[in-house]
Amino acid sequence: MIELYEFPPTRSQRAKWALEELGIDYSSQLVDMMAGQQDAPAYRAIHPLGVVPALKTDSYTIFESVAIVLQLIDEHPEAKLAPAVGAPERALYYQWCVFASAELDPPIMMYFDNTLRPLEHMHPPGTLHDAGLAERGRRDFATRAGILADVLRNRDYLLGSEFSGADILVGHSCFMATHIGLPIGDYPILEAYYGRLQQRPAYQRAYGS
Ligand SMILES: N[C@@H](CCC(=O)N[C@@H](CS)C(=O)NCC(=O)O)C(=O)O
Repeated sequence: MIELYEFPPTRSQRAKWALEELGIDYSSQLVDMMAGQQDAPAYRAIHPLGVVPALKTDSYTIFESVAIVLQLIDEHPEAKLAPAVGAPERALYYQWCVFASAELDPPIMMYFDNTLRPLEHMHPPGTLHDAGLAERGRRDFATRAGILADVLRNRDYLLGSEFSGADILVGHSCFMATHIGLPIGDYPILEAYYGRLQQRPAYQRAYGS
């Protein structure tokens, strides 16, 4: 049985959304971050950083939300959530998948860490919110949201007319931004795209909406 280590609503929802899109049977293992379960030695053996998500299967245990989504999608080519390896379309797929993790997550987390993150959960302990860093996160996210809106001007999904794993990864960033008060309403095209993603039953199962 596949086990997803999660603490909703966090980047674990990316993995959950992929599991739901693919119709994979899995069990959810809650890692209660508020109760400190991420520091239990048994969980640290699964994820040495003590963050979520992590995924345990009969064959492997991995962490990193993007890696989990990519691996699950590759294991289920029949679902057609990714262009074939080596196909020209795969280039843009890689680009947007990495963009989610490398370009969208950092400013979103910088904003969260410096606004909403409870002070008792700051890293390292004793760190305070920094209004300048919050503003930088807001500004950097806005730049990237504008780039996404431009790309989506003439297409329903990042790769064109077909939904793919890139939309799961970037779509989660849209969720997270909205959830923490970085509204995407200034970018109606991006907002409409996120609205399309939210209509998906698998999204609704993963995010409990
Ligand atoms: N790059 C990692 C980041 C994982 C991560 O930082 N997860 C956050 C939730 S979104 C977490 O568990 N944070 C706990 C904490 O910082 O205390 C991934 O994408 O899986």
